[in-house]
Amino acid sequence: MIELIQFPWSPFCIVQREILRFAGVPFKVTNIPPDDRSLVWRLTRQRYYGVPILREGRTVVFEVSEDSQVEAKYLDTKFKLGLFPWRLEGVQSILWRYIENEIEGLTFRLNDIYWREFVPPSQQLAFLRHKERKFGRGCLEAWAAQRQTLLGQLTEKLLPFEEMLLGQPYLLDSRPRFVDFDLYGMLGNFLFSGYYRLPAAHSRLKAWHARMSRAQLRSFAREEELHP
Ligand SMILES: N[C@@H](CCC(=O)N[C@@H](CS)C(=O)NCC(=O)O)C(=O)O
Repeated sequence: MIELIQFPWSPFCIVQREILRFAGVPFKVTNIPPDDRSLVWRLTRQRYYGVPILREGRTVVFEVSEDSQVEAKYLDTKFKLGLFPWRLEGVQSILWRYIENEIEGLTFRLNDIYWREFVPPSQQLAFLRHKERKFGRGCLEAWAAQRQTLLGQLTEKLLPFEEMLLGQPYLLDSRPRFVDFDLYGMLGNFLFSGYYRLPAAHSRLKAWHARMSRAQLRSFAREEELHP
């Protein structure tokens, strides 16, 4: 059985979890504390300390660069999910960079504002130190003070996705492709604290989000492009 090693609020972990859920296969989730990456370090033979990683028997799958999608492509090939058709590869590559940088830069800050509520007390020191070393002293308080501004920026940056949904049920097509899961993962992180809703202005995005929550591979016909 495939094992997903993760922590629950991580946007990138939610992407893989949702792809596995969509595939309709049994999988196991192992949560690790964000301040103890020893399991990841050991399984990747000292080559990676990030999450998520996937394990299946003796195979361990992890990302090789900031913009690689090794894990999603592994699941896509294994379960013939149709997430990466060649005709969409270029546009998806541009979009996932926007999603993982522009969108994620806002969503993780908005979620991190509530860090004391979702990071277990024993891990809070390491969490705070990790954030402040990366983003500067007082960053979490600063993001809390900027909450409304960040929310406004997120609404603005989500507008292109609302527009993409004008004529189709998923971002690029009539079925979910990788970028649908990628955006869903970033928004899953944004919604994790329970303090936010998706922007009311983006009604199509809200309907898409509900559709994505229920989407199952078995509801979509196999495509010839899955077997080029
Ligand atoms: N591009 C990677 C990004 C993964 C990532 O940034 N993971 C974060 C957690 S959300 C992490 O483990 N960063 C390393 C660290 O926190 O030390 C992916 O798609 O998996």
